[in-house]
Amino acid sequence: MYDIFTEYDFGPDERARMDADGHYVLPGILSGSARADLSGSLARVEELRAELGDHPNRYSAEYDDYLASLIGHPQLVALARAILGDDIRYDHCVSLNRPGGNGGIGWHSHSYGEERPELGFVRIFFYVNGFTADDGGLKVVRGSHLLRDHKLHARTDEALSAGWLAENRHPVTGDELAIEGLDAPEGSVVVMWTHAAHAVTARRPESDTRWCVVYAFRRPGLPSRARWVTGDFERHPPAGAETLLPLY
Ligand SMILES: O=C(O)CCC(=O)C(=O)O
Ligand SMILES: [Fe+2]
Repeated sequence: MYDIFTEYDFGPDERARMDADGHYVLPGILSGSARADLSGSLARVEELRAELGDHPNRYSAEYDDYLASLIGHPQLVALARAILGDDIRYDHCVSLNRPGGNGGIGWHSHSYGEERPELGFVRIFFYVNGFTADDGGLKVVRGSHLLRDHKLHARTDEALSAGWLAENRHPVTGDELAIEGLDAPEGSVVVMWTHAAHAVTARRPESDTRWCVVYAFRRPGLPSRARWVTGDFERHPPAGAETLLPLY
């Protein structure tokens, strides 16, 4: 299998940044071959979705051999291990394609091991054709993951500001929490701790589809709500993913 990432840095400094902020952007690191194959696979998933509903979306790797082959790709596994340590499990592979006019998604975070912070959970987003802050763009709140609040919800920036942001402070620095819209050039990868507050702005009606897929990994130890893996897939793991598929 060819390289899916070009050269990038993710050492102790970048890791410390991610731990302080809750996310880290690796701009434009997807290789040309990976971008081309991902676009093809994600377009096929989109067609299947029109036919079959949400299942191909949530279990994307189970509908596409190329997406499945990346679960155990040495570069993806190395990135997940640089964040979580050696003992990791695959959790889900979900396509997040957003066609022109897509409404985005409101503020939320995700659960896993609220009482056991040593059990990390990371989402690794592949923004194949990138986004801009006002066009299918990921929004974040630096430090929000440290509060480990999986019940966080707000429909709009205004509602988040008036509610959760006003009620909380950055647990380490004591600073006010602030909404930030990210920009991601084509081929960017974003890594994010599961408890980070995030939302997505609407895709402009005149824009093309934002092609995106997320691979999530976690340290084993608890059941996982987001784990979308069928029994059949677990029994027949793709090459290289044999030890990553079991729940524990
Ligand atoms: O579509 C996106 O960029 C993010 C979607 C999201 O919130 C998630 O996969 O957890
Ligand atoms: Fe999310």
